[in-house]
Amino acid sequence: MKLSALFAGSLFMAVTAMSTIASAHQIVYTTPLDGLSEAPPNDSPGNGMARITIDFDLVTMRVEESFNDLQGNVTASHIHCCTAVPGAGTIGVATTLPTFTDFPSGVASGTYDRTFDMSDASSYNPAFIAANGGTVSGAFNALAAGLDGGTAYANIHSNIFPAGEIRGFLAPVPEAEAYAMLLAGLAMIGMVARRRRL
Ligand SMILES: [Cu+2]
Repeated sequence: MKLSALFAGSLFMAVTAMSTIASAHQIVYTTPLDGLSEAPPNDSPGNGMARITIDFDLVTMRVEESFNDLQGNVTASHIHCCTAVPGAGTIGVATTLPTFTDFPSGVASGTYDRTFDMSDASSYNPAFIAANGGTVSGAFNALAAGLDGGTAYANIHSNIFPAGEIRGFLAPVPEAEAYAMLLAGLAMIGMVARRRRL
């Protein structure tokens, strides 16, 4: 393949990806998970990551979590919302009870990736819907506001720490960072193109 064609194709893909991000109306929220962030804090060696992607057009929530080295074995994981103060305190569960559907259970390490239909009442704790106008749209808006405001946290419970072994308050990933990641990808494509020329 000619380099010019390869580059034009790569550029087209990158530009398409950028316009997709700009128009898709998705917001990504992330947090590290650890025992120090629990309330009360604990000395678990466990650690993890949570990444939540809300698509406001599709009304979906993609939940990606990974966790390692828990002292106990997982009993449940969900998102709690919305605490009175950003980044602090405890509050009830907003999402599916007793745990995210098919979340790894009885293990100390694992990964999870599932997309929930947030227009479906079964994606919420019924009490969270009741506390937010009694409607799914009220619950969705409250959860989105909590994620934006830093009052929603991902929590992984275990048999050793029933109240939560590792957690973290979710924070939006700035759109500028998402663009920077795409640009870094574009630069990498350029490097591959240069290498192929040799
Ligand atoms: Cu919980």
